[in-house]
Amino acid sequence: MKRTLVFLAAALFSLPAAAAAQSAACGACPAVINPATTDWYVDPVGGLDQDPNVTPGAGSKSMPFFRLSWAVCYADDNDRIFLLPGIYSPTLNGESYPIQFGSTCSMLNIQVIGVAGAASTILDGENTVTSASGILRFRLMGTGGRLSGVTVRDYAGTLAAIRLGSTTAGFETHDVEIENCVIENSAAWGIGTFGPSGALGPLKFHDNLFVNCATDGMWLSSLDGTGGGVIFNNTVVGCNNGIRLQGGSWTLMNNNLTSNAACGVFDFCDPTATACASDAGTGCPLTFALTNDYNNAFGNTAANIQGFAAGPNGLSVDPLYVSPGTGNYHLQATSPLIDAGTTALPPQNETDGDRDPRALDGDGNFSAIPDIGYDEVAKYTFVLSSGAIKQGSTASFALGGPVGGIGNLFLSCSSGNLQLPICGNVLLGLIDPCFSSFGTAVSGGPPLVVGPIPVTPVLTGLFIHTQAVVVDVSGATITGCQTTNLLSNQL
Ligand SMILES: [Ca+2]
Ligand SMILES: [Ca+2]
Ligand SMILES: [Ca+2]
Repeated sequence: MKRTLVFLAAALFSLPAAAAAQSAACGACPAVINPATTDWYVDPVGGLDQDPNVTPGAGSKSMPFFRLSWAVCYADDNDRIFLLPGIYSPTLNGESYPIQFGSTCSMLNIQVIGVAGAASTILDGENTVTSASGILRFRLMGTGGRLSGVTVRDYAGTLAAIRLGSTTAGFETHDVEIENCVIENSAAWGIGTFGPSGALGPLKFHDNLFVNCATDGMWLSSLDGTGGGVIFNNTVVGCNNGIRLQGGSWTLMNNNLTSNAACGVFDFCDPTATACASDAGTGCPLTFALTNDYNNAFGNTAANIQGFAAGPNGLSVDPLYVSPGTGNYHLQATSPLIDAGTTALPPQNETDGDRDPRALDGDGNFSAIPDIGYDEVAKYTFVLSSGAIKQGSTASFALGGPVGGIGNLFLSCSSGNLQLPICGNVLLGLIDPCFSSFGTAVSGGPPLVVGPIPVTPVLTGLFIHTQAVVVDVSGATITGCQTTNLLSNQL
């Protein structure tokens, strides 16, 4: 399992006059692939594209690049590219789409991570990117890739905003994970998989929100039947179809498919599925295997599910979104999707689309069960109310939620994924903390205050993560425990 770096800074960003983009093209692939993990940073507001072979330190946290497409010139196997908040677009920072991972140079296991999450890290095609390779594409030498915490929007072409694979040999890709992303306003598909992609390691799409894709949110195909993947906890709303399945081996769990113009989810090789796709059944049958349960399909015009039956725990209910008219597809506290998913999450499903931990007890019965869809509802909220999570700073944190709980605050300098009994998912690296602290407060009461956080070489260059664990008490008896969302620092 890949380690997940989780950052939930509620970063508001602005776009002052952009630093000048460099116009030089990428050089040749490195003569020798460095299997070590190199971390690259990109800041589309204040970064500068320089050649790290000429300017030592270029692309580091203190000297970030300006464009993702520049970082891709230097990344190789096992590297991580951290994207700071902002809009990455052709007109604003000179971004050049499509960006392909593993097209001409080896980028096995490349990770691209929006450090502040999808709400403030925008890869914008500006409705001018029409390439058949989409806005982003993973290819064979990008096998093992991971994309986390970005919005990919406004693709104007006829394929997919995020394209994986091809029926042309050498273009397929495997073992790619896409998580915590928003894919919206695509003129065609949101994510499209093609050829035998996934045959050498399943594709993993989870905790993503798809909105307004003119064809399907996800086109999951494996035309030779050898590919496939695990598709968990996605929400697809307002597309033509939610999910199109076309051969291969797929597991669909905890997905939420609503208000799509044709079908929620369908088997393209069902020849009667013409209300979902007019050419359904052509080029079929294909080898196809499906595990399907705990999905919600509701309010899709032609059919909620076409070509197979919902599992015994499948639902067709109104999710009760917070404000769908304004694009807020989080769940109200009374949503029937809360605590309605399968508990059998794959190990990579650590957080929801907001990077709230999965699973949380959303209905207050002390049983932490995943919600259906991309949002996990938190009973307690955890926000930075003053200060900063940085060395030498004092920070105050506010706990929101039912009055009566006792909050314990934890800090550490690495991310982990630890299941505490009763409490649920703690995302801190508690097993190898470089620094930790502890405090108590009553929820609804005074803020939790930590600091000053020591200035120590141990902390320099590392992220500090904070998360609260809230214990419910009745008299002198602990009756329950909840983890909150995670906050991070030091960028
Ligand atoms: Ca490397
Ligand atoms: Ca839950
Ligand atoms: Ca959430």
